[in-house]
Amino acid sequence: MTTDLDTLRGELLAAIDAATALDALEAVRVQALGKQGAITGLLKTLGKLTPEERQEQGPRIHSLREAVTEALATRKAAMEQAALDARLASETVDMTLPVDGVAPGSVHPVSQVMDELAEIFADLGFAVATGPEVEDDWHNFTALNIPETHPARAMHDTFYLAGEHEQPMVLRTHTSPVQIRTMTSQKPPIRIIAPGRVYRSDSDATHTPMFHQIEGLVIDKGITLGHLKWTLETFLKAFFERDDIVLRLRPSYFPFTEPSAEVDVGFTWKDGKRVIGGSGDAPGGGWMEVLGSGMVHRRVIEACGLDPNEWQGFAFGTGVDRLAMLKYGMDDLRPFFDGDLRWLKHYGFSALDVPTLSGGVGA
Ligand code: 2NM
Repeated sequence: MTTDLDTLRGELLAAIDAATALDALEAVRVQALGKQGAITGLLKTLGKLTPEERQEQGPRIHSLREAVTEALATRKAAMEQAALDARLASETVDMTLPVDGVAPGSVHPVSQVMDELAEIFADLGFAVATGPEVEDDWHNFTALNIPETHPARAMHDTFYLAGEHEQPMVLRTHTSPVQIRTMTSQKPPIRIIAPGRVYRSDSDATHTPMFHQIEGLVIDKGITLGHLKWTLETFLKAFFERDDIVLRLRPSYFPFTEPSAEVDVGFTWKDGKRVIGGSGDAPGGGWMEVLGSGMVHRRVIEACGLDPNEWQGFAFGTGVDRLAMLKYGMDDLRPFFDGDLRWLKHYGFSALDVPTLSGGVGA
């Protein structure tokens, strides 16, 4: 029996070693460990042995089974690795080639619009600034002239972070803290846009708890509302690709600007859709709110360590998702964040498209 087992072990291990393909290896496994296999047969004989014999033969047979099982696994892993190595050696991907058009990914409309905005404002001399999405209370509220008790803090439906901190921590409710961080770390003149994700506890057809904003800030000497209006008009003409953009500045209120103005843009109707352009007061026309803006409040400038008698500026903000909807004709915000490839196939942009300003409603 002892020599039988040793012989069997030698034969099986040799067969495993000799197998050059997965099906040959599987044949050895069946031969040894399958229902009719040699080792399976030996295990079945254990029940018929005397207790003394079983005590001697049991461990031997089990050790044989273990050795064969392990050898099979090792050989299989080696074969699979060799197959993978061969595939990796034969398949090469040239990342510099254009996509083949069979299954190209596409650029999300939010990314596309962000790129368009960065491009437009770069032409006007604005740099792109970014900052943390988890913000402290001071940068998100206090420095922006929004005191503890101000209804804006509740109005914004802020997500507060749990835990003990030196000051409350929030998911930023706007990108304005980026402007604060820029003003406290850079010397004027400042010309920046701050695009990015913002968070408010709000959810329906037109509100998602995370959305995208872009805000702009100019700080210099002698900045006026005239500079603000020209900048926004130039931006909207470039974005909507029309020269007949008409703006209407409506007095409004924000804690961080004084005076403040809501910016409406004129539109008309075409094929049941709003088309940006022309005066909203024209027959059949209307006004649509697209931006909030104002002259930066002197208390905000002071909070950032600047002298408001020396430095003035304007700021503005708008929703990137909403701008994308307006320009590319989507009527529901929620699919933006569903990750549905059919929606992306319909509304996505080619990764090879440079963000030229073609293809919008005005084209
Ligand atoms: C808006 C509307 C009006 C704004 C103000 C500032 C800062 F930091 F300079 F005070 N940043 N952004 C601002 C002003 C944002 O969004 C609707």
